[in-house]
Amino acid sequence: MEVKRVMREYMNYIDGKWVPSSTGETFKSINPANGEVVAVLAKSSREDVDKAVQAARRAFDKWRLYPAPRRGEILYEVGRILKERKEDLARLMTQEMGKVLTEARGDVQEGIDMAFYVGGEGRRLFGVTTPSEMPNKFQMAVRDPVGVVAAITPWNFPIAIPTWKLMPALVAGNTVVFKPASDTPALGAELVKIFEEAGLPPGVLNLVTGTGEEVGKALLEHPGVDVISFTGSTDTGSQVLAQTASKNKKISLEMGGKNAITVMDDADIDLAIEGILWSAFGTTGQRCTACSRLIVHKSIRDTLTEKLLSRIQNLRLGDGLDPETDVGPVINERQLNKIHQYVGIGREEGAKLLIGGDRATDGELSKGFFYKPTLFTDVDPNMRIAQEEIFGPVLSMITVNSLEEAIKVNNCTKYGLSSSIYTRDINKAFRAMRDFNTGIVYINHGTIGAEVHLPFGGTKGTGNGHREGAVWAALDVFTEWKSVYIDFSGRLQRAQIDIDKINIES
Ligand code: UN1
Repeated sequence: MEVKRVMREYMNYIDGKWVPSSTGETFKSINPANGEVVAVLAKSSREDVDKAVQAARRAFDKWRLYPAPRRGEILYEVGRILKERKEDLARLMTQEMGKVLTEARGDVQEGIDMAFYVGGEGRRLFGVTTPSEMPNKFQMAVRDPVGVVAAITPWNFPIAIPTWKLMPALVAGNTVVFKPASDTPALGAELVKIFEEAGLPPGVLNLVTGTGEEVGKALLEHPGVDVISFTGSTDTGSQVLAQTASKNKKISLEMGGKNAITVMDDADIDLAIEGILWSAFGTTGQRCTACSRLIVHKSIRDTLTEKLLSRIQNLRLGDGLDPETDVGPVINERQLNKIHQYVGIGREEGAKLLIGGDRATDGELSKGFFYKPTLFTDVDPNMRIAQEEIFGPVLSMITVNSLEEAIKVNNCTKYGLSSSIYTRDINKAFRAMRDFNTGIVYINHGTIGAEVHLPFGGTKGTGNGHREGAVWAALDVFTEWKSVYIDFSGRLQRAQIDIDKINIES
């Protein structure tokens, strides 16, 4: 297999120009499978953020007046180019982020889906009309863009998640400053290049790369930013809230999960095994929606454990560009250490480690950040490994005696993103659908695999009440409702007061 590795360089994109950071400093993005440098990027400062925000503010007045269907057409063009470059982007993604190539293609595809879906919104952006309580009066509510949006995105879906933010924001008439994760900035820059090629006017979308401490913080504090759309860890999300508390910005947070698959005694166990492996070890467990808890009915526990164990044993770790690889590396050393620490915590808490539990260092793997797919059994629902987000290939199995208990266990974390149940009993499926308290519920499917046109997001500690994906829900973050009353009676008509003057003849 030919593996093409080219080192790339990217600058910031501000006001339609590619420019170095104000300090001239750079940083590197690293291939987590082998430590090679993938790209060199601008290490930006507060000054760069300021320039980008100013550019976005200047562009806003024209962009908001550019007809929405035309804005949507630019997104169609973005979709077309993304489609054309799908393979190149996917290969770059595997190198920069580590996920296996088939999954990287899926990530790009999610961006393509968003482009064509949200592009169409340019011809909808529906408002509401409703009759007036007064005669000869018309009224409606329309969606107005908010202004400048700061999009702060994570490394685990380097194309898909930015498109969830940029596309609805832009189609609604906002301008954007985009800060991609510092582990996957090259993909962020490639995405911005595509918007540029698609004909987006200067200043409408700006890219500033760098650290969260510098660039992220400057965006949170900048008075010219109206909306912060953030996806990342719960810790960072809480900091976003704390730092913006007095700043009167619109804040949308998409944070952690502790997602569970429940397997009932009547389930198709082989089907469940497929869903468990895909959800727990796909993307090396690094999805917000990844399954990290397995809730199993006691009567099938032994059969399921045995089957699962033999499948986990056969998972092949390696570079995601190798078609033989099932599980790629984790993103960086810090995450690797965090995962290993949690495995230590699980052991101390008394959970039984069935497989994995260590770094994988055989041969080539020693060059990258590989962790063995790990399964704990005998896990108590209150243990830290069953409560806290690990964001790696670690699955904790909890045994229950009934559906009621499974629902209780499913719901007993501070998060509320995704849950799943495997059962052949329609009554149980509907009960779970009703009683699981997460933002996403799957029946006879794992916890991952959301499609772009349904709301994506979670309850409780997963978010702050907003949704992404489905544009009719996502637009609540990127627009303000404006209620408009048009009185064509030619006289003063006082709502709530002149109601007695209205008669059927008037
Ligand atoms: C994430 O979990 O971080 O639902 C995003 C999915 C993908 C998106 C996941 N479509 O698994």
